[in-house]
Order: sequence, then C-alpha cells, then structure tokens
Amino acid sequence: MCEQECLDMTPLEMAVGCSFGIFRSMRGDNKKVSLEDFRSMLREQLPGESQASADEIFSFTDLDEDGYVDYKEFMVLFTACAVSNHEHYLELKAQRQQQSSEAQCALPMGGRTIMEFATVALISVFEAHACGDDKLSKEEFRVLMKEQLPGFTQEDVEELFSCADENKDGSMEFKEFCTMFFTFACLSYGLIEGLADKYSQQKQQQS
Ligand SMILES: [Ca+2]
Ligand SMILES: [Ca+2]
Repeated sequence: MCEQECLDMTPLEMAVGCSFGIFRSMRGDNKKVSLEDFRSMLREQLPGESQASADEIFSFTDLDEDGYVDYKEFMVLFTACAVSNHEHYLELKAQRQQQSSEAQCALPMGGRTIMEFATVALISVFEAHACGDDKLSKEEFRVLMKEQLPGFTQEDVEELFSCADENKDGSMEFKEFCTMFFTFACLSYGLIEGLADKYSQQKQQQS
C-alpha cells in the first residue's frame, strides 16, 4: 500500500487495514494462524500479555477448535481487546472527573503496536461522535459513517445500526459498535480475498 493511499484512508478504514495486515503477516498457506505463529503475534502485538497465557488465549480464540485461528476468530480477539481498552479508558475518565470536573481525559494506552494503534483508532472515532453519554444515537452513527466509511448508502447504514443494536435500546454502545466493525471487517476481508484469488487465477492463466 502506498503512502498516499494510507493518507487518504479514514481512521476506521485504517483500523480494518491494520487488522488485515497483522493477520496476513502471520497466517500460513491454509490462510489460518497456527499456535506457534499466534504466540509470536501476541509477543509482538500485545506485549503486556504473559506468554504463559498465550496458549490459553489461543484456545478461547480458536472458537471452532480446529487448531488454527482464522480471520473471523482473530477479529473476535481484536474487538475483545478494543472493548477491554475502552473499559480502561472509561475508568480513567471517571477518575479524572472525580478529581476535577474541568479535566479532559486523553485517550490512554498509547500506540506502541499496530494492534494497539488500531484499537485506539476505533475508540477515538467512537468517542468523537458519542457525545456525552458514551452511546451513539442513530443520527450520530449516520454522521460517523458518512465521515468514516462514506461508501455506504443510507439504507446500509440503517441496516447496520439495527443489526448492531443488540439490546434494541435505539442507541449503539461501544460493544455494539465493535460488533458493527467486526461485521464490516469480515465482509471486507472476504472481498479482498476474493479479488486476490481472482487476480492470481488470471496470472496463472496468462502464464
Ligand atoms: Ca479455528
Ligand atoms: Ca444498544
């Protein structure tokens, strides 16, 4: 990906791109990640996690228990990290508010690894639109989507909102926003994989 393409991406597109990048760099020929590669991915991307828990994290990430982590399973882990970082952010924000009603809480967690960078991007986009109550109204979500993923039609946005609003309270909390992001990332991955397969088939036919 060239630098200009990266600059043209919105933070949400960048977060999807980062998740692709991490996954593709560690998967094997079967397009899935083995336990060994998963261990090195955790070491690299989530250095705060102990290696002792790597095998445990692998076993709960490998939802279909086939001994590998596929992209969907990886994205379950990715969104779980984002939710956990967001909870941490809310705790810090509450502490700051107790200390001073004037204090603004900067997003914590830095961006030491690509995974952290991507989850922070997700939180930043959500927080910038979920004004005040840490939930997105339908209108706030519409504005967010127009800015972040402008390729979606109004009908798509309506459908995404109602699918993501799992508790049907008419607003989208961060966990639900992550469900929406998960769906979007998995759909995009399928599309990109399909295009890549088509391209390599064409190449083979030409040679
Ligand atoms: Ca699996
Ligand atoms: Ca909701």
